[in-house]
Amino acid sequence: MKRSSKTMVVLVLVFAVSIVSLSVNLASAQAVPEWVKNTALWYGEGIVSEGEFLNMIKFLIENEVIIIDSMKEPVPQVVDAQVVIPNGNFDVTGAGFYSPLNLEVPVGTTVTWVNDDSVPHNIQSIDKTGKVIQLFNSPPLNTGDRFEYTFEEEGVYKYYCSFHPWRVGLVTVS
Ligand SMILES: [Cu+2]
Repeated sequence: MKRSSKTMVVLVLVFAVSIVSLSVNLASAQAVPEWVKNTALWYGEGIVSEGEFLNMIKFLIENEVIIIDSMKEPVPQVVDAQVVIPNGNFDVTGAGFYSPLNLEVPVGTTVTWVNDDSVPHNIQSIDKTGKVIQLFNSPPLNTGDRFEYTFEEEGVYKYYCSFHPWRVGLVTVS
């Protein structure tokens, strides 16, 4: 009876660990030392103490055989989803391209355009042939004004400024 209840404790513990966390590092799992296997076995048989058993679990975590996901470095979420209309953007002979010229973002990103130029601009979505389409279309943006649009589907989206149609930019959503 004592033996089977300890076996249950082991199962419950393993189960709890798997809910809370994690992944097992398979490469390391193949190198699980014999003493670890023996400790688990002997704990189930009541030969070693709970303290020794827990120290063994601690060893597995410290040596990254068991990896607790919450301990990993967080994955950086959304990036810079801003396009600057730079000073001098109006000048057809200048290099004042949208920055970035092709903004790459994940699906669901809200992109903000900011007018840092000295004159008004707008943002008009256009199709492949350069014709304005009603997808994202801003009013005239004065210096410092912003315009936002949230991209919910994958694709390559083109836009331009109807006042300065030589300025074409891209948003690539994937
Ligand atoms: Cu413009």
